[in-house]
Amino acid sequence: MTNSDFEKRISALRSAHEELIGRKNPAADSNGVWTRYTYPILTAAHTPLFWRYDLNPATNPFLLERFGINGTFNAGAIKFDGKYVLVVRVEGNDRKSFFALAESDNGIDGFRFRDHPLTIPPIDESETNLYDMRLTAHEDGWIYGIFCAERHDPSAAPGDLSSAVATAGVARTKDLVHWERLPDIKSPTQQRNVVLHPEFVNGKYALYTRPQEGFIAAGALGGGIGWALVDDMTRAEIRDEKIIDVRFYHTIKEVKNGEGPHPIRTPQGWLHMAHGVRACAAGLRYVLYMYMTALDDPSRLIAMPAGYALAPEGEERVGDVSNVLFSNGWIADDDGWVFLYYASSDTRMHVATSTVDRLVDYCLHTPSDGLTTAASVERLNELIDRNLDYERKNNR
Ligand code: M1P
Repeated sequence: MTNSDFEKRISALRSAHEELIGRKNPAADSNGVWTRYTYPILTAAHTPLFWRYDLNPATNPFLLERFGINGTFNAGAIKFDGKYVLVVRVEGNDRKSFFALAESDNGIDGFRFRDHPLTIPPIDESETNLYDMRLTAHEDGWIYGIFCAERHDPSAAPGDLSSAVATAGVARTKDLVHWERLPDIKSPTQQRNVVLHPEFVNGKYALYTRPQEGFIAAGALGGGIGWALVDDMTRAEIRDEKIIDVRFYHTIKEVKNGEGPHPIRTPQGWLHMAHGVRACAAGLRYVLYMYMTALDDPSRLIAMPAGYALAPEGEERVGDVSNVLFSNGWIADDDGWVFLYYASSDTRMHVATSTVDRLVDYCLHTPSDGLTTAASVERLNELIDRNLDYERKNNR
């Protein structure tokens, strides 16, 4: 490639990249609860060119990618210094995930990565992969990031290079740039999807947990979304864990479930987002569902609408791990708007918006899952009868 070809191509790459980042993201469809937006907010192509290419023609005469990025997904979220900030799980072509900050002024479009990924000091040499950070600005004054720290299973049979162990890693920061790594959370089981509640509960730190009997399986122990109180986040240990959101046969969370971001405080209770997993002929299907717990006891369930609030649609259905929606980040603004950051198919990030009032109404007034066909038909008939009665009385 001549120098002038190099310059032409790099300039074309730069313009396409700026166009992508600057693209407006109009609202698309709404299911009444959440409004989706037209474009993904972050894809591999949003990562800076200077991450992917060596920009010097002397050392990269063919202008080849030197560090491929495979996906940008499962982002934690926080409002910080007036910006909508995501701590994104970026996965390289080498399959390693790392965290990188991307921020936007309006939460809907214009997300741009900061120059460098986050440096999270490893706990030990066996730690191989970090991902899915949940951010909590805790009332103790720190911003905590809890994430999955994964390593090869030390007890795997020789030649088994797939078995892994998941623990909950912890780091904290005041500025989102400098992170202090704390010891992983001690637990009698493997853990993923661990989330720190933003307030002290009975003077203790409160964790949403997800005990799992193996790296993938999270059901045989009667599992679901758990709850544990710990004294100290600098040496957190899960001792007494109770399941607060149990799984049921033939539901969207039959195989497993996991807390999303930390819940949002509302006057009517804590508003939760979670993912539920079921098995089908196409493999596992991950959808997003919501529930509420009591203000005076965030571990007490007060509302559980049936089924999912968001399921994969259109291009969301396809990706590295198809048929997956996953969320570990949302931002509730002071004016009542809620920005949900969700990933599709372990590949890209999207935003959906709603309001606290709308979400509380959805949780409190959507019928719960009756767990059988007969119960579902009964709930539907009850709605139909009320509607027909209303229409008749209003001469419609
Ligand atoms: O591939 C779908 C998701 O699978 C895992 O979630 P869970 O532990 O609930 O099964 C995680 O690896 C998550 O990152 C991934 O998106």
